[in-house]
Amino acid sequence: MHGELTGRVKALCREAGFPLVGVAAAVRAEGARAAAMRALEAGQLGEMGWMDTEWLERATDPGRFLAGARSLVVVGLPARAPDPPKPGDGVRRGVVARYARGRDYHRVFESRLRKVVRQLRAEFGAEARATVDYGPLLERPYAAAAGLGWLGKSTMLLVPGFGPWVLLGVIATTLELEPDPPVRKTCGACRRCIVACPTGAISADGGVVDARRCISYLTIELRGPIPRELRQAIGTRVFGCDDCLDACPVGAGRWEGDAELAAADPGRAWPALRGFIEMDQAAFEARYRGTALMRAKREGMARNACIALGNAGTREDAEVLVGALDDASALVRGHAAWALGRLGRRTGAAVSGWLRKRLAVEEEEWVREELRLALVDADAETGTG
Ligand code: B12
Ligand code: SF4
Ligand code: SF4
Repeated sequence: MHGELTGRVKALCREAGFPLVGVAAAVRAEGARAAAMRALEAGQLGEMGWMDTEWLERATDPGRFLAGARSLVVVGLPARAPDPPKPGDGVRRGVVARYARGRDYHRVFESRLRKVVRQLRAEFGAEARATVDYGPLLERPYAAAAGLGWLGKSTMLLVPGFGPWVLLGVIATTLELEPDPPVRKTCGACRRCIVACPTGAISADGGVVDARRCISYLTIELRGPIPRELRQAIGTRVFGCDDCLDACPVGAGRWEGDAELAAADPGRAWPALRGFIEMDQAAFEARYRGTALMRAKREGMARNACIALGNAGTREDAEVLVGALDDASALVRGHAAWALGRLGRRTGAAVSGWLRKRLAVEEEEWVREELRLALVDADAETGTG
């Protein structure tokens, strides 16, 4: 009987647009709770203040997510659409993580999850509640418990055949469904993700990511300045990072992504860097409404674009960075200063005069410090005083 019911619920999920479905019992995830608390205590969750003790308690206790929950239906969407061609127009471009190139995946999940929740209520008179990402439910440990895959050293859930390229959502329900057996696989001796991580964010033996070093956190979640010592390693990544996913041999040969998550417009995968600096918040919203980039806001994206231009720009890019020295946002001004210092050092572009001019009027102490350090950086190469 449970088997039939479970089969029907899974079929509803597939019909709603989730090709990957698994079921776990709605019980407390003690091991995950303890691991997450350790990460919190060690400061490894950075400034994601919403993930406090209370949130982590709730996120590992499905009964607090839905009263009377008996089962968790975990759904997955493949998110590795092939790259659109990179425009060869000489415009300096950044790179956006694959999951964020099309429609915001939260919206894609939400409409499909709502449909399943409605059907569970109508067809079985059951209670159901769904979530994607913002939780309070830790999705990866429950996805592993639901037999969708195993937890890799990168902390990603690795789905057989797909690897880490799967996004997750969860439906808690009062229905008693048949749990799936866990996937009994491990990473074995592989360490590719640990080696590939540009900032050393993954622990030496894997299994823990220090968000404070993770480029995904730095470019999306962090609101303030990006630590100076990590800026160079960010390269041209302006929103998220896929390096530990790209390095993973599991599912590596498979390029499959939900059509709604794929970017039709190459500019969404490889956005022009100066665009983020030149746009104001209104123009940013007009262009990026409905995409995941809204989370970082124009200010965060302009900060990230400055770093990318500092790392990969040419002399011609000095002009837009000089403009950014006068940005209304101190965050942008400070990163523009850093980028000009680095550009000067890398390319020999004459930037010191602009940095001094700004220093003469800048009032924010943090930006003044960035300007002073940028002058040292720029002068180190050009040899001018
Ligand atoms: C906060 C968060 C982040 C943070 C922190 C990530 C991290 N590794 O800790 C930042 C901003 C850095 C981030 C980055 C990314 N994220 Co994120 N993120 C989340 C979020 C909202 C919460 C995760 C969390 O609490 N992390 C804290 C750690 C402590 O918990 P955890 O990793 O979830 O679980 C660990 C513990 O529970 C432990 N554990 C479990 N059981 C047990 C048992 C025992 C005994 C022990 C010891 C441990 C243990 O192992 C787990 C894995 O290490 C989830 C959505 C959700 N609601 O769950 C998405 C989520 C994890 N992110 C996701 C994605 C796609 C990404 C990125 C790939 C995005 C990108 N391209 O830039 C990167 C990947 C970075 C990485 N290697 O993890 C997907 C992952 C899908 C998958 N297949 O795994 C999720 C599930 C979102 C979604 N709905 O699809 N993310
Ligand atoms: S997303 Fe990038 S920075 Fe973060 S752990 Fe993976 S490789 Fe490292
Ligand atoms: S790269 Fe290797 S170690 Fe890392 S998650 Fe994939 S299989 Fe595991």
